[in-house]
Amino acid sequence: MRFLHALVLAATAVEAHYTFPRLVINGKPDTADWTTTRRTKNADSKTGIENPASADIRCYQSANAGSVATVPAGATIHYVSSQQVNHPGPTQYYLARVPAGASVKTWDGSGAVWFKISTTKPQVDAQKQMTWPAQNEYKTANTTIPAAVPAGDYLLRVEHIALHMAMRSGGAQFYLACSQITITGGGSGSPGPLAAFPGAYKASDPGILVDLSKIASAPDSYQPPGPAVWTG
Ligand SMILES: [Cu+2]
Repeated sequence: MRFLHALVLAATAVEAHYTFPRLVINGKPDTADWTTTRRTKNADSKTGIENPASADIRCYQSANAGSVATVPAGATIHYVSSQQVNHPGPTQYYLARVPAGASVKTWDGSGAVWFKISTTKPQVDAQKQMTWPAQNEYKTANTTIPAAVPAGDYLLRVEHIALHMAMRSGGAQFYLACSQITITGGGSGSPGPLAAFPGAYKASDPGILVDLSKIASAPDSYQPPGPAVWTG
């Protein structure tokens, strides 16, 4: 009996966790995992991060990537997920411009350099059933690279925050990855506000320590953590 229970728990853990190893640009995915996206420490375990103040909250990386993706400003992007993104919670995307003199293949993304380009909110149906964009899909929610973002080299950070256990402190799980990209085209916007990882999130933020059953009656009241979205 105990053995069976352990098996069930193990199976649940495996199906419940995920990584984002391939970037998809205008419908075209990377040809292999971890080519333009930096391999994450959970590539095998699929385990999420539970401490939003840890150093891993930035890119969770175990290695830089070998290649750089070309992304036209205005492109629609998402990530392939290694497993179904079955947990409820928002998907957020951030960009950080690589400083002059640094290389997108090695820069670590430190400092107040990250701006948010999108987030998602839940929907609730007549039965009070809550769903989030791309929940239960084998991909993350789509986003658009703002047309006004200046051309250049950037780190692109994708994040899915699993909130199924977020009613206790340290219960939210962060699944994320960073890709090395060159944005082409682009505009003359001044992206901001800028935030640092770690630093942008606290365990007590209302979008991280949150009882989703209370959000179900007012889905717009969900407050995603981090800076405001820069819309371009
Ligand atoms: Cu899980």
